[in-house]
Amino acid sequence: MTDTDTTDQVESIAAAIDAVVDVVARAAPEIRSGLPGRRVAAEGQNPSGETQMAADVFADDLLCERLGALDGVGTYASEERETAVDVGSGVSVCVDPLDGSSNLEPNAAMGTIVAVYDGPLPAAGRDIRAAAYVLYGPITTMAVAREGSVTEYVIHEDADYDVLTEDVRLPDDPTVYGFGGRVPHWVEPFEAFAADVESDPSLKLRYGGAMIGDVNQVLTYGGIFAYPTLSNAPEGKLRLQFEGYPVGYIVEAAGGASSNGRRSLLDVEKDDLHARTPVYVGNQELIDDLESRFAE
Ligand code: P6P
Repeated sequence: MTDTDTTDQVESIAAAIDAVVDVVARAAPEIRSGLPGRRVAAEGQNPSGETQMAADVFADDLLCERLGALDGVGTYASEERETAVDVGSGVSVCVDPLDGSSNLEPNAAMGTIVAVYDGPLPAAGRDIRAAAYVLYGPITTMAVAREGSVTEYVIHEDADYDVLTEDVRLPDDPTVYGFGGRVPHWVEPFEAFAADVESDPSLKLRYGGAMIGDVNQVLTYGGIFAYPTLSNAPEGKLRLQFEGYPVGYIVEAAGGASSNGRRSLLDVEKDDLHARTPVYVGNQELIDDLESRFAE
C-alpha cells in the first residue's frame, strides 16, 4: 500500500468516525424520548440469553438504520443481534444500544455504547479506532475517545451538541468504587481485593446497575468499576466486543487502566462476537493492585 493509499485510508476512517459520532449524538435524544413508552419486555432474549426490553430493540433498530446508512460503515453489530449486519464497505461499528435497560423501570441512569473498529468482526481490541458512550442522566452527555484522548459533549434536546470537557482525565486520587455481581458469587482474589477497597475510608460506594453510569462516576471522581469473575459466571457478565473493549479504550485514553485481571482489556483475545470478560477499569494504582493479586 503506498503512502497516499495509507493517508487516504486514515482519512476515510477518521471521516467515518466523525459520521458515527454525529449520528449517535443526533439519535440520542430520540432514543431517550422514546424509552418511556417501551418499558415492557420484548418477546425474545438477546444473544447472551438476557431478557430483551422493547426499548433495547427500539434503540438497536434505530441505530442500525442510521449507522447502516452511513458511507464508510461496512458492518453493524450489536449486543441485541446474533450476527453482524453487512451494510456496505468500511469500518465495523459495534453497539450496546441500551446499556442497563433494567434501569428504565426505576428511572435510573442508562447508556449507549459504540465502538468503531478498523477491520472485520469479530475484531481484536487493538483494532478499535474510536469508542463512545452516551449517558442518559439528568442531562444527556457523550464521552468520545479517539487518538488517545477523551472529549465529553452535552447533547441538547434538539440533537445539537457542544463540548463540555476538552480532555477528560481521571483524577489522580480515587474516590469511588462500584462492584457488580453478587457477593456470594465473588471469588478470590477479587473477594479479598473488594474487602480492602470497601474498608478504605477514602473510597465511597457508587453502583447504579448500568455500567456507563458507574464508569462515568469513575471518570469524574477517580476510582474503580468492576464486574468480576463470578463462581457462577467464570467469564464475568459483560461482553468484550460491545462493552469491554470500548470502555477499556475510553478509560485508558483518559489516563486510567483496564484489565480482565491479568492484562489490558484491549489485549484480551476471543473467538466469539458475544464473548464475555471480567471487567476492571479505573485508576492505574487500583488496577495494578488487583493484577498483582491475580499474579500471586
Ligand atoms: P447486575 C446491564 O445489564 C449490565 O450489562 C451493565 O451495564 C451493568 O454493569 C451490569 O449489567 C449490571 O449487572 O448483575 O448488577 O444487574
